[in-house]
Amino acid sequence: MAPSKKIIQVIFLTSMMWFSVDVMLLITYTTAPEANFSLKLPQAFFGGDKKHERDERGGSKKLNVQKSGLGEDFHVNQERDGIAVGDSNRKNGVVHPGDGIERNGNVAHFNQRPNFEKVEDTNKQRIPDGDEGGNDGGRRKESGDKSIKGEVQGKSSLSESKVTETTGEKADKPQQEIKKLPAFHPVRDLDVTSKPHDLDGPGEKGKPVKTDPEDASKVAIGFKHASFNEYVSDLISLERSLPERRPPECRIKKYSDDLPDTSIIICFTEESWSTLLRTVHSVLNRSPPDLVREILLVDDFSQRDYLKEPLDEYMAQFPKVKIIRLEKREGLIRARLRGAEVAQGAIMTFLDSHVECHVGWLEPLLQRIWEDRTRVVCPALDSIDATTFSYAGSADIMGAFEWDLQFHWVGIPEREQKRRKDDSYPIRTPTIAGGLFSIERNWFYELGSYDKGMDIWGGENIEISLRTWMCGGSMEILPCSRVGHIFRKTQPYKFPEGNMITFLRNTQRVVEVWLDEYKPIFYSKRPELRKRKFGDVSERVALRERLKCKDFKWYLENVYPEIVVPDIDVRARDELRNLGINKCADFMLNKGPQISLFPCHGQGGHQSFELSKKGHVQYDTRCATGKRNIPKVMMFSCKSKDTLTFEHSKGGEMKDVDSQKCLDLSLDRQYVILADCNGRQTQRWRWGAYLKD
Ligand code: LR7
Ligand code: MN
Repeated sequence: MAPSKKIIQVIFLTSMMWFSVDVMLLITYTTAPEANFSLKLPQAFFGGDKKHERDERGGSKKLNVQKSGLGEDFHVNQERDGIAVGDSNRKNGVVHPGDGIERNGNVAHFNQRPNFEKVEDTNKQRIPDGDEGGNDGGRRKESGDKSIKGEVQGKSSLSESKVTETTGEKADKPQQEIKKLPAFHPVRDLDVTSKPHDLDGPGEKGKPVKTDPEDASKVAIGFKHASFNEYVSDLISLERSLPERRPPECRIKKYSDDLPDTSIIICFTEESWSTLLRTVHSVLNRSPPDLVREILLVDDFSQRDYLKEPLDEYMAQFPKVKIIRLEKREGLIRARLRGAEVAQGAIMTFLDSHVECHVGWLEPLLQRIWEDRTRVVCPALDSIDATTFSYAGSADIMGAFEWDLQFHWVGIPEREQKRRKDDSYPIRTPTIAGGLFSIERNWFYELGSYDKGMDIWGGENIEISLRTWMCGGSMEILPCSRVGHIFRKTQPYKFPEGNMITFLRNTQRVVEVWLDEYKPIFYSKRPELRKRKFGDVSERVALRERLKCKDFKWYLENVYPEIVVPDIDVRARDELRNLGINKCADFMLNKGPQISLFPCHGQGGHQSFELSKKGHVQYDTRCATGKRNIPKVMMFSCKSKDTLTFEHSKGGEMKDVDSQKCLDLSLDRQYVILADCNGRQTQRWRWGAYLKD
């Protein structure tokens, strides 16, 4: 971009902060046709900087256009002090009552259209073709067209509609078409509330709520009930304001006028009243109503009274909200399947029951699926603190796992950072956290929905991740779509069989169906599971065959190359028992890298090692290493040049090929060391299992 153009652009962007997005886009695109997406916009771009505050757009505008079914006015909140806002009809920066504002059921909303006339031509010019457009106007792949189109029939489609004008000439003359609306618009930042935001109220703008010491007992009761600070949650408005957390570049992205609609599916069991309602309000207030077909609340057999009639009565005011009651406790996996059965939207969007959707959260999700129906997309998860309910933006991260197959977050690897042109770009993620994602409804079923054999909680997130990638789809986290989630350490509901057993059983089903020759790595972590029943997985195995899915090796190499794969070619495994003192080698990372000796417990875990065919003693991705001047044997990366290579025969010595020393015990018999070989009993070792070649 020529320097002069860049300067013009920056001047406009900073001085016209919050001026109509349409106008801004026009300026951006006409002055810089090849807009530089990596341009870092000032921090204040989303309204954080007081200097740029626009006085004509105060905290909240009361709209005198229409009464809600509840007999009260609704309000479109406008930005101030860096909160995310319902920034809707941007015509010269003010909301125009009557300009497409309508009520759909009882949900107040705008039938909102950006000021198309101004951006029409530049739009066309700007839209790139590829699928890596990151919502900056990516075109839809033809492959995606069919299925979604089938789903949205009967829905008005802006791009097909034409603005016509009666000419006043003969009545039989066809109306003259004067303009065709362009097919893309900037994100619709709605935040329609029943009352104006009280910006000084508790928790507003996502600020933390502090409690007085005298409320300690109420706080404790709330925590017991909800595993988060329910007392504080109850103090906060159900329609509270949230801080702006999207990367600035999200502003210049465009969304199709033809986006398919979505059913929102929220399963819950024993959820707190205020968090459940806040979840629903945040969806209703901050989603373009034409894109939300329905909100399905699936009650997984909650026993709390307030979740029965009182919930029915409350939700009766929202025609889009339907409550499905399960007749027995099913767990979140089968509960979601029940929601999916009745869902009518072209896309399904699953949410946990204690979230808050950020302004503008929905269109980015739908857009990416509209462009390519095989994408499974997640909002970036912001964090709602379980104690103070403060809303904090999260860093850019992606989903991963280690060999215990538990989901966890990791930083974005360099290969992925390089691929992304700026912070707003989708993050391709090996796994999803599981609770919050959108998927095209037909694609969900084509891919095999969920494994019905999984109970209550856990494992389904890794399962759908492996399945999606291996069977032809992809997964992304979209930083322009954000939803806050209350992260808590325990669950308030019961696991009929205990949480560990349930989680492990579900996970074992994943391992058995998807892990191929890598299964032993999982079982070496959990030898006790080798004999445990996990139910019948034949249907899932058949599904994998039917879909002709790629193998797990492909997934590891192409989707998650960061995971360190231990050598799967092993000759002995499980415990490593010292025959001199009849204790087992034991490695606990948090106690240091050395190998200690403890009574053998046969439970695997810290006492589960492997002897690879190469002669390495492995634990996960660590190997026994030794240094000449330190007798203690330590577990370090298998890539270390000090990795030891052992010769061993059953029940005999473990001799390092290089130094010709043998595994032995320290004088105090606490640690494993390398010592000169002497044939004594403490140099004799036996592995739990020796495998045939
Ligand atoms: O038996 C149950 N029936 C239910 O309906 C158990 C749970 N549920 C509901 C529950 O009320 C909640 O709405 O299911 C939802 C998830 O349960 P949580 O909130 O107790 O679980 P979580 O947030 O700790 O769990 C994460 O991992 C789960 C694995 O099974 C699910 O995939 C959750 O949806 C998932 N949550 C998220 O991805 C949000 C981000 C958390 C992270 C990381
Ligand atoms: Mn949750």
